[in-house]
Amino acid sequence: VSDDTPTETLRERSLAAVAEHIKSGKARRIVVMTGAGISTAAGIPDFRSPETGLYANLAKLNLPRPEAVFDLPFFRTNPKPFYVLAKDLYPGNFHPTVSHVFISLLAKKGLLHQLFTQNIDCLERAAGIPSELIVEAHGSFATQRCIECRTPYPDDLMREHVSRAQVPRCIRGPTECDGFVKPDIVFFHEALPTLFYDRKDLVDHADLALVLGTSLQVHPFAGLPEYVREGVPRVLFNMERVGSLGSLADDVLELGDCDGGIRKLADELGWSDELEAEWRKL
Ligand code: CNA
Repeated sequence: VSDDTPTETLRERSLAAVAEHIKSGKARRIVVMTGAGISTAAGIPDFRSPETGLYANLAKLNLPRPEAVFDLPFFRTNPKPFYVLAKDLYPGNFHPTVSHVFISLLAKKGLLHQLFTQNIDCLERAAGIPSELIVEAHGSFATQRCIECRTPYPDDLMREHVSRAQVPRCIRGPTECDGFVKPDIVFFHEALPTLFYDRKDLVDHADLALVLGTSLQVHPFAGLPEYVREGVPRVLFNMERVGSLGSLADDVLELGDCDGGIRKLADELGWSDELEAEWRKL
């Protein structure tokens, strides 16, 4: 969506103007915020898209409500539905998308200040984004532990259980603990990793913010775009308009699939060949 009224910072509200802003060297601290929509092209369903989203497809699991699958009290009584889902979502089965690779390019060019992701699929790491630049705000499948005594659980055993949709139990054994094991992904009502709170002030240092593939429904993550300073462009790549994006003079809305929008931006930047080459390499 292009709007040719000049903004405080951009020549106009368009990807071409965003690309000029980057090429001029005025955007050296780019903060990126992502959600499930950047991984749908990899074959991982999001939560909330009607018909294709996970919540629309959970009926077969007989849950009291779709969100129960990520609810700790429910998991304690019935962890099986979560493991049925985990089998489909587990890292290793999917490849990063063009959007992931673009963020990795930003990092390579020294322009990525910080990536905040709500995703638990580890595709950011798979795309080669350095781990110190990633905040996995809702945790990830990378590690796991017993929900009762917090004893870590080995990766190889976890992989075996998940591949069979079986529920792993605490390695301390049935007489010692026997609690259910859960990946370190943040369930509803659980605290976010401290890293999220330690790093969220970095949003305030951004000279450009890119928001991709998120419905901005889950707090506190959904509040991050509000920390972007006035006069700093915020660009949304999403199927639909979300949060307050679009309400400020410097907001640019690129509505549609995010890989398409990202390819347009890469083209304006003259990075298309590099982007496609990096993507094909993975
Ligand atoms: P969500 O609420 O499902 O919203 C996804 C958003 O992306 C919606 O606004 C869609 O319109 C949009 N969208 C879907 N596909 C595309 C696409 N190809 N291009 C552009 N936009 C698209 O997901 P959120 O991330 O906002 O919600 C937060 C939850 C979802 C987090 O706690 C995640 O852990 C959780 N989640 C993660 C994954 C994953 O790791 N890949 C998958 C499903 C859910």
